[in-house]
Amino acid sequence: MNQEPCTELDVLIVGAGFSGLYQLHTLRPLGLRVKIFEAAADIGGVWHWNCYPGARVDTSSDSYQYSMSTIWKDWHWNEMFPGQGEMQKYFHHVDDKLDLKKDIYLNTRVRSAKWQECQKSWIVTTDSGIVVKTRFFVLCAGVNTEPFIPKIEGLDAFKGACHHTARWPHDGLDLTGKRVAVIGTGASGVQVSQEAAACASKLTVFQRTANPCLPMRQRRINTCMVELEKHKKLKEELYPIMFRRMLQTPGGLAYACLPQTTFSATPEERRLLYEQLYEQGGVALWLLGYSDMLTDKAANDEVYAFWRKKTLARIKDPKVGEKLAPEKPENAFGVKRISLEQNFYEIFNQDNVELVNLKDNPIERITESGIVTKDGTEHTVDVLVMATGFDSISGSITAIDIEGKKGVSIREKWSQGTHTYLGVASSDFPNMFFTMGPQAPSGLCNGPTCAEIQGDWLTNLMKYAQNEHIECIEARPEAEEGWRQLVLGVNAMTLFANAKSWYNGANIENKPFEPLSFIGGIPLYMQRCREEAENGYKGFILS
Ligand code: NA7
Repeated sequence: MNQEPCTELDVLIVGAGFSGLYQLHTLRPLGLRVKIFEAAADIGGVWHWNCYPGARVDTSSDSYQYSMSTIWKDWHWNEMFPGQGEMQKYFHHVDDKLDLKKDIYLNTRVRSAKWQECQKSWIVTTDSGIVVKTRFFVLCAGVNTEPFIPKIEGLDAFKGACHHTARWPHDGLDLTGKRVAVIGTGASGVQVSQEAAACASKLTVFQRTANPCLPMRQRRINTCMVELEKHKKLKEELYPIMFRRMLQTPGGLAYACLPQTTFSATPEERRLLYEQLYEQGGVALWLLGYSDMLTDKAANDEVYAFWRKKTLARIKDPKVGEKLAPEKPENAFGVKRISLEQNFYEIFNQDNVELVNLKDNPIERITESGIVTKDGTEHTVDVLVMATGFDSISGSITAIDIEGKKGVSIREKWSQGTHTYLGVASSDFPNMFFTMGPQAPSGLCNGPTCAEIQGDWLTNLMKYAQNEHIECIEARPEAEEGWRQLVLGVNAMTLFANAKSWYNGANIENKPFEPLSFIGGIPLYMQRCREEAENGYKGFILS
């Protein structure tokens, strides 16, 4: 970790997750003074913070990594869907290869940033007392970084252990024999519930909205030496092809949906395909099926009906089944992030596990010893797990007091609707950039792919600025208005438009309901970014 005093920089990067580390690595050859400020005690971003029991990647490990051969050629994944511990080891391997930590200030949370027009620089303050002047301010602060804890009466009075999943104690918290409550059934709630069900004396899962989960079909990857050697050889041949392919698919993954539409197939063909995708596991049923699944409600209903039948067959009590896989779901299938599960539905067949459906029986208050629901029941618990999600995508930026040109904060600017150009910059905030932020492919793209695409693009922009002696880069208001219209327009053509999901900011009170990601897909996003560069960055005021 860097301990050198630091007062003046060319580029300050916020965050040492996938995007921040990549940004640092690609900017280094430009000879600029670049540092990362990271709030956590280690690198890895979400893979540092999310250390709750069962925390696991739900994208297959071959895609969920950097495409640089210096990194992957001597890295071996043990599992198809690695747990948090393996992800941490991966980030340490990345650091060993790229020697990044010497330019990273850990335990350094950025609190504020103020644009200084006369100096064409940002003054950035941190909670560790460092104040730095920097020409460029690059936020790589993450998609799901800012924990959201709902205001529930009495929450502060609870005397047991209470933790948000992304603020789980790093020295661990043993759930064995404990009475555990989990509020929330997104990816984190599902994962922690599976672990708790196996060891807690009682687990109560509080579900507000049923959120379809697909079987992960976890598997270990070639553990014996002979297999490892074979795997290594295959990797060297296939990885370069796979990483190229990932730039050609909408979600930045190595696969995409079929060209056919749902009703061009016969019912038998549809059934066969759905069965194959379900057996394949992971996100297959969500992303590899017919092309109209996320745009046509009738097509979407077909997949949901298939998934529901499969899921109901796994749950013994039909009443519980109806809550977990309702006949009339609140959202279309897959417009809210699909979670992957290993035995999530079976845990509700266990005697020690109870589901409380908050739509029928909401939480009234929290007491010293548990949760009281509307029906008057007090669910006594020792450990309360808040798996309640995040102020996603824009939240990690608006959490910082960032004041731009006219004394207006980014929080105020975006409070009535997010405005960015290409999801990398916002007018009135010169020399400030962000990756994996709002209106980029962020929420609907494989993280490392998005980090690399945006990271390369920003590095090229800075190289251009260096060569052309440009001091100041600011998005043009008309360019960002055009981009906003594209983001809204593409979203409106899909079933995502009405999704009650963090994708649309729907989980945070008073957050505008709008698409927070560009969902036009990676190829179109890359094309627009490429055109912008080829046209001499006309969407920006360069001075
Ligand atoms: P998510 O997916 O946003 O899930 C949050 C969960 O918390 C979800 O089930 C919410 O129900 C629930 N929630 C939120 N507020 C409340 C209140 N007030 N009462 C009850 N339940 C509530 O977050 P995760 O951490 O699971 O996953 C985030 C991403 O990380 C995930 O998408 C992957 O990309 C990895 P709701 O559905 O809103 O009714």
